[in-house]
Amino acid sequence: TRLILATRNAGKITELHAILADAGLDLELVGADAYPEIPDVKETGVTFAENALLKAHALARATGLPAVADDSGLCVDVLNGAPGIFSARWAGTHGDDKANLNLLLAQLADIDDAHRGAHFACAAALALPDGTERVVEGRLPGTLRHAPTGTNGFGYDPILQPEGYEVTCAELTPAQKNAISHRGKAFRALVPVVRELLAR
Ligand code: ITT
Ligand code: NA
Repeated sequence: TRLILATRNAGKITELHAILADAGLDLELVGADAYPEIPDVKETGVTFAENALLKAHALARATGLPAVADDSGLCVDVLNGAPGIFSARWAGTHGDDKANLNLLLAQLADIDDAHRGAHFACAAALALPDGTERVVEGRLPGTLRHAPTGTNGFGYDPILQPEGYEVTCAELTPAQKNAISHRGKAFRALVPVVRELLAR
């Protein structure tokens, strides 16, 4: 069976291929980039879970195939959870990772190390063409650096230092990040659901 990864974010697609391949699913994984004619759905939800379901349903409906989607972001304690669902467009332009990261660092410039707690959050949704849906979530807690370090990963990885680590997510190997990440946790939790609904 084909399973559509309902995302056009290259960083996510790379991670999802690795996470789902490690789970040993007997499925053909296809990124949403294989369906350029299908327009992006508007992310009108107010939670990660709502947005992940919107994206999964849109692709499942348009392709007639099962789809999984990710909605994720960085939630900063001292900003009451912002940027949150607005993480991809925090500085104004959707997907401008560098501008988003730099704006956030500027906003936190006066915040000391004791108050720089944050977490990555990910909602992983599965939708079937018949409307069946499931959604699960995962988190990666940590603290925010004052300057970016490391070149792996994407988005806010260079400034998030996971709890218990002395390096940022961008200094972890892809396998190390997937083992502890919000996305790794969420999609590993979704795997038994995918098995139950698709690979039975
Ligand atoms: P799709 O909607 O096509 O999946 P997107 O990039 O628009 O792609 P989101 O709306 O879920 O996805 O935004 C996620 C943003 O949150 C992303 O742009 C990053 O800035 C940030 N983010 C999410 N997961 C991250 C991770 O593992 N490491 C670093 N930043 C992450
Ligand atoms: Na989003």
